[in-house]
Amino acid sequence: MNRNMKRAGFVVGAFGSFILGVVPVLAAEGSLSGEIKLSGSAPELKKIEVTKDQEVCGKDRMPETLLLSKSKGVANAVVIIKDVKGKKLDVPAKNLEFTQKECRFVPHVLTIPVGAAIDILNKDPITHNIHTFPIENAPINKAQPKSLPKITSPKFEVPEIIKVQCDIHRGLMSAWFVVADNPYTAVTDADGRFKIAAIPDGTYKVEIWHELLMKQTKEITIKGGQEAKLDVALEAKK
Ligand SMILES: [Cu+2]
Repeated sequence: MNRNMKRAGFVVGAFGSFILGVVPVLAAEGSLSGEIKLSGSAPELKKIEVTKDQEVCGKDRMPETLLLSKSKGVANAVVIIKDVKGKKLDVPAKNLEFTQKECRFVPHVLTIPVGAAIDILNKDPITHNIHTFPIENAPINKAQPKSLPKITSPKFEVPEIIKVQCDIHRGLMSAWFVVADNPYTAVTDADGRFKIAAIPDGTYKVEIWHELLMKQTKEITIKGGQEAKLDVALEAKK
């Protein structure tokens, strides 16, 4: 190697360091947004006839298991970016609330940070029952009469999606808990839209889950702190 080449190497090396020094500024956190839609025909949903506590629950109701916008956007789909080495999901200072009102669980899908407990509220003048079906976390199965307006759950320790139902109003009252170990999880709004912010640059797997639709896994890349788009069409489960 002659002197000029060495000098060139030195120049490239110095320039390389300069670039490396600049990169962290450029690699600001990006975001992922998009829309989850139904592909094909919707599964047939039957009106639920209420047989108990009609004065509070009403006479009949359509199930909340699949809520679609006019343009087939899917509400309450869950978007999870896997294995992001970024921010931790902090346990909130005040417990999240999960409410039973007019024989509905609100919200229908609740994201719960690992390590958090929740307050389960009964705002109805009748008895409900909160029954969860976890694989990894501690199960809950408790009657909640009017005289017990608040139950605090055990802490949720393991990320998983948990079915919730009221055994007294079975078929009418169901919901889901999404236990998440990072903040890169979103639930779609009434139009089927979501946005996840502050994602470090990288390529990630993204899981899209809905209770009645086929699960999908996609790959996304966040680069240069920019906004990436992810639109996904889900088919009904066979
Ligand atoms: Cu109930």
